[in-house]
Amino acid sequence: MEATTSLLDAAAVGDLVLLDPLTEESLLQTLQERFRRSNIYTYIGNVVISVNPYRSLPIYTPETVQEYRNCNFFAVKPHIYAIADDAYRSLRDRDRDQCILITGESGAGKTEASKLVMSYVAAVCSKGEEVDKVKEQLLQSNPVLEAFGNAKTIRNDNSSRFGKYMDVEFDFKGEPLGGVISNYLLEKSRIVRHVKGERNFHIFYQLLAGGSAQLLRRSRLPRTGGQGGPGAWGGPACVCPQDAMKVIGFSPAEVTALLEVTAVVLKLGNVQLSSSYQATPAPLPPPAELQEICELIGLDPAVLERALCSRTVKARNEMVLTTLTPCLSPQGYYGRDALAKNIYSRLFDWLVNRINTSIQVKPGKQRKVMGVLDIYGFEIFQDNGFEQFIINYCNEKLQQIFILMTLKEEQEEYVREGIQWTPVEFFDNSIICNLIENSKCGILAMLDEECLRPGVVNEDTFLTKLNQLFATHKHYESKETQNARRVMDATLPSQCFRIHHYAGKVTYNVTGFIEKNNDLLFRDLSQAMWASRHELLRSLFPEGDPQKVSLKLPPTAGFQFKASVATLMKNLYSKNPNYIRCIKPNETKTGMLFTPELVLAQIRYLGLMENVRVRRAGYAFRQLYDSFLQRYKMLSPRTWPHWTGSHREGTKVLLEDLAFPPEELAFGHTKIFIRSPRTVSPGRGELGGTVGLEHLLPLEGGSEG
Ligand code: AOV
Ligand code: MG
Repeated sequence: MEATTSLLDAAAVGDLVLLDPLTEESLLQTLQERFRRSNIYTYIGNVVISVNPYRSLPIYTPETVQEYRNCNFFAVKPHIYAIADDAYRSLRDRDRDQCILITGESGAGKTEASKLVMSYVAAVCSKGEEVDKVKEQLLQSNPVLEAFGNAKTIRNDNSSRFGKYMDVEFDFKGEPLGGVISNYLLEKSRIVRHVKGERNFHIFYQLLAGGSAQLLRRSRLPRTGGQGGPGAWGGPACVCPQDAMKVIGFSPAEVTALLEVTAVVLKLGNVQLSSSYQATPAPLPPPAELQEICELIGLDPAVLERALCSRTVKARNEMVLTTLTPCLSPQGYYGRDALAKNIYSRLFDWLVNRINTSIQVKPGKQRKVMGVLDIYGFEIFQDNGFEQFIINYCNEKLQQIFILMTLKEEQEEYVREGIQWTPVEFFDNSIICNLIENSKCGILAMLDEECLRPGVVNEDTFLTKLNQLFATHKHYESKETQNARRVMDATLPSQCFRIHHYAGKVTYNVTGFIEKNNDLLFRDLSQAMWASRHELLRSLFPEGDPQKVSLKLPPTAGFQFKASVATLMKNLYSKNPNYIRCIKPNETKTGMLFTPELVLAQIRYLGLMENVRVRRAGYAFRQLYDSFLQRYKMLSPRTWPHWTGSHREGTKVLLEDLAFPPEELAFGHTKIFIRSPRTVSPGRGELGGTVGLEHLLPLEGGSEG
């Protein structure tokens, strides 16, 4: 039999490490063929690749859960449940903290994958009244956070607009105790603006379609829904997540307060301000919408209107009120928009904290942890701004940790098994991470410097600085550096810089970088909010307390993000990683449609070839001696039907009889390692015919991780 498998056969191979020949094309065709057969999951060693089917498949039933429960990773079809099971058992039985890292571009299926992992773990860990309550609370945090943090975008009807990391904590028996959720930078600009064809956060539609009659009446909001209403757009149903909040432990008063503040944000968007506002003499009566808001939050409308239309500035030790004339900035109502964004993002933080209060584990309990990371995927749009820059930076860091940890893990396995390790070459993206995050001269540091500089600051000086600093940087480009390098590229406008990310080149427009990084709210506005009688709203603006006036500027958005990403990386690095790499098969959200060019681009930037190579650089195939012998003993008369010696000895005898060259093999403490089982040609087996290599390979499942 030939050593090269036809591609059709290869499609049956559940582990790409065993693919032969290994080319981009064979990898792509394997995924495509498997996808066609509804096998959306494929392994690279113990990494799961998941191709979004965009239709519901009957592979998540309770029966499937039972099938994967305590399964032998290698004996069952590749499935996300297999990796969830493996991680859970390793946590429970071997005391190793786990993390599940889910990556992929927008719409690739990360959030769905994270929910599948959570529901699997919930289904297999033990039952009981107390445990069930914890499980329900953990699971119900999803619809609540999705309501407030997800929105329909062009890429995804249910796109996460925030990053989420959730630590689920277990006791020594593997029973869930609770958890902690961390959230990363909500895309708050969506509150005031979004691209045509997209939507705002789900909660606004849910509130109008499903909020209680009383609440809508009090907030003077109309009920919508039905034809053409929010329910008709194909996204998640417009069910207001009140029930989920109740399960988590929110009191009715808390739910009401939360939705009231949401209503305030909604109504702020309708407030029309006079462009000729004058604080003195007595202004005209404030607009009706503003009065309604103030009724809801217990605030004098004149106070809010003044805060929205004017600003107190310090001049020669005196506080002077200046009117923002016009309070209509080129982008709209500056103060009003800033206030709406601030209320909403602070409300979101409050929400996460509130959920954490319910699910947190009492201190002192010993615990094991499984962390699940689901962030916004890498984004390349027509127009990319500060948000995309931050999102892509985060993805760049995840790629870095993926490479480091895959290598580290390989290395550790070799050491554990007592096998010689030879270093592997790989593309190291730390050069790009460094370009962005270097604390002295990275792009974020430069941005902070501009933000803190007194005097006139604008994006031009920021860009000029970058151009000087990175004139020769391989991963940085702008019109100016292009000119210097004599690159002619008409597609790069002058207000932009371009970064060559691991996942592709992205052109960022610097407009708005400074404002968004500064993220400042005029003190008049926070003081007005603090003056409201609405307990929750008031608590979101502690700096509005005139007693607590601080002269210190709060840290910038970029600085905070960088710090939280650093903490996250440290946390992940201390755990045993499990990877789910999601792939989006088409641009049109169509069921079972596979666009090869699109998938190929993702194969490239997810570094899948690299991943396979790392796995193959040493020994592509590895398996515990006992399961190896059990599976292949029929191939030698010396091991068939019974082998009475040690499993290791038996494996040795078996491979001798199959004439495997010794340099292809390594005998670890517990596992047999084979360098490249598909390219070596074993001699004739004692059983008569030629032993084909496929006999040595698991058709489904993978090599044991
Ligand atoms: P994302 O999390 O990766 O995007 P989602 O997990 O929200 O993507 O998936 C997008 C949509 O694809 C879902 O709403 C489902 O309709 C469908 N889908 C995903 N996985 C499956 C599956 N296993 N089976 C069936 N349908 C699926 V973003 O949050 O935008 O980066 O920021
Ligand atoms: Mg998502």
